[in-house]
Amino acid sequence: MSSAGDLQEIERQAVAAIAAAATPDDIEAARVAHTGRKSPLAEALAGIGSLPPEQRGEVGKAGNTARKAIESALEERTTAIQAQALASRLDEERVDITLPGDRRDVGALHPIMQVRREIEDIFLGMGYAIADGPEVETDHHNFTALNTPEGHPARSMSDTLYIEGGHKTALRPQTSPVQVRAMEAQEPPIYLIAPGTVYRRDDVDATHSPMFHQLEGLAIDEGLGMADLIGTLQHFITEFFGESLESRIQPHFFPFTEPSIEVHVRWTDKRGRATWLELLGAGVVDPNVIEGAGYDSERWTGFAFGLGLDRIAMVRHGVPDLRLMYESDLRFLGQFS
Ligand code: FA5
Repeated sequence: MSSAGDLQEIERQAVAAIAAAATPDDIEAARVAHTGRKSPLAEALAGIGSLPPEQRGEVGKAGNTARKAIESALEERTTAIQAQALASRLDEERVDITLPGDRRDVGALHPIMQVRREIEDIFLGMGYAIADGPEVETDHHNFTALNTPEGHPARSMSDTLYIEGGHKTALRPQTSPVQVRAMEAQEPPIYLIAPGTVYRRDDVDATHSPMFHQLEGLAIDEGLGMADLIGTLQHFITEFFGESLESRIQPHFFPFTEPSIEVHVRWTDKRGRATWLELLGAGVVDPNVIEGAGYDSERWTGFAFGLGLDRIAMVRHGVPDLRLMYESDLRFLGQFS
């Protein structure tokens, strides 16, 4: 038979054992040993019913107190052990955020595409829109509508890459056909640029590639002329290259502009010689082209230009040989990322 004193002793021993538990397993063992069905506490509580009635109240109260004390000791110790376990796990799994991570290579735009985007921004800033056209073009858009007569050397198979061997459909040798498409599709005034890829049967050397990039410009409005063209090109050159790049304008011939010019800039060639590099062709749009588009050439005049984007990228970065741009050598391209 248990007395109130026995129950206090059971409580004391159980609380001491629980306090000594150091791991989750220890605490589980203590819970079974001190509150389980065969624990001294359970046995003592089970015996209360057989006590003389006058003792039951006192022993029952002591039993309740012991049970509560043991349960709260278990709860407290369990919380403490869990907190300790969490703290030591956090400590073990600590991540050193000061260690450098694994570097991943990030892609970047090709230097020619970077230059194209930058030039687009300059012309967008002057109010130009961006137009696009097909790379496989009709004879009409490539040549006829651009005032290029039958028999002109540009139309020959030695200059232009034809699609079916005939003299009709060809890979466009210049972005100028986009001028024609734009004029066919809309009424003036027009201010547009058309960047894109072009193809020619050019031999490969340090400044020529059979596939390269141009950026066409076309402005049609009332009263536009050569002074507007030169002002626009000069603004572009100083915006893009800065004040210091020396440039010169030379007369030239294109079938679709009259008069026509070329712009050259100062450049150091592959052998280290200071020379001139042709960057673009341009001119005042020929009245035949304007009339061909169905506009009144007495009212509407304008200018057009075609920049060589590959050469502009070469000059911008001091690259002496265009072929480097197309070799896909990451040691070269990585310098522009
Ligand atoms: C033209 O293609 C004319 N369509 C330009 C034009 C447009 C004139 C509008 C008047 C009005 P050209 O053949 O000169 O012109 O080429 C223009 C530019 O493209 C050249 O100045 C040069 O920078 C570049 N270019 C020409 N051929 C190559 C090539 N094979 N590889 C790299 N760049 C080239």
